Amino acid sequence: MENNLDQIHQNGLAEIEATENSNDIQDLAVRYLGRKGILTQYLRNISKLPAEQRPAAGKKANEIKTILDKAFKRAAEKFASAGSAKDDGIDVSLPGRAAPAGYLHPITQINNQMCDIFSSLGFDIAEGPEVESDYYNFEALNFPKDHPARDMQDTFFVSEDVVLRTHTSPLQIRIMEKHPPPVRIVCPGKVYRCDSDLTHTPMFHQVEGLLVDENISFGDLKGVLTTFVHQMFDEQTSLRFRPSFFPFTEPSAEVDILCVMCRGKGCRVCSHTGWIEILGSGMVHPALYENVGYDADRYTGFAFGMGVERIAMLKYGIDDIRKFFDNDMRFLEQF
Ligand code: 2NL
Repeated sequence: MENNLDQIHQNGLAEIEATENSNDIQDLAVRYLGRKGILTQYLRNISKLPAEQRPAAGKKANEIKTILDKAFKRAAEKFASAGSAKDDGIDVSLPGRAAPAGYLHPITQINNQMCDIFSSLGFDIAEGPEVESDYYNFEALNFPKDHPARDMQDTFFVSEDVVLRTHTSPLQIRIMEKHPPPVRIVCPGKVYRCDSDLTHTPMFHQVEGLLVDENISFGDLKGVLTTFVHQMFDEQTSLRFRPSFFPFTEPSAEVDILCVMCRGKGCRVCSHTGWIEILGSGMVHPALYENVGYDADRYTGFAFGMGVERIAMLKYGIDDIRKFFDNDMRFLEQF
């Protein structure tokens, strides 16, 4: 049994010396010092020796256990710090896995495209507060006191005189108050309305534009918006200006494009009219000039507003606005 112990000692050290990686070391440590390990079993069998031999054998076996234990730890440390190519089956010479790169949300992409088109036409981009006073959101924009948009049903009220803006027009009022004409601005941003269905979410994105100067006519409005539609959709896109009404413009017009689905034949998407409404516009109402201190006899201008989600849905043929806000990567990755 004495010889046997020396052999365990020598073999153990030799085998440790021969290991090539930390997996080998772990396996070997179990083989010697694990629950059924060679040295563990030896220690267990000491009870079977004659009583006078037991103390010396136990002492020696425990010494060898300490020696092997230290040798295992040293070898494991050596492999960990060496980071050897053979270590743990990891080939450190392989190229790393690329981290997935982020990209812009489809609504941000469409918003940026819209702003780029108006920038190229000479408009500046302006951003402002999403929480607004009743004055800037309604009063200064010529909304009558009993207009339905001023109702709790349609607008999120923060308090009696403070609302979440329902359009980005209040910012345009603020800019006109501060700057005399000429004004050429586009205001992108989040707006809020109490509405939720296939084509409406309580928060959506709007891009509004305003141009005020001397001698601005409805012809300028048609030219700018026609150029926008042709750049946003396709040079060949047919569009029409249809009379409409907004409190802040007079006259007002909505712009329709020939239905992108049926090319004017009539389908479910265009409610069988062949046309799809994409934006609202008009000549700025003279009452607004009074409110911001502009000379209404000297200046004229036009304004327009459109929903970013609506343009994105038409461009990509998406039927449910809520898909933009579900954050399902399988949907978002397609853009
Ligand atoms: C729509 C209609 C529109 C405007 C927005 C505007 C702003 C000022 C003065 C006059 Cl400060 N007008 N904005 C004008 C016409 C239509 O938006 O359907 N938006 C989604």
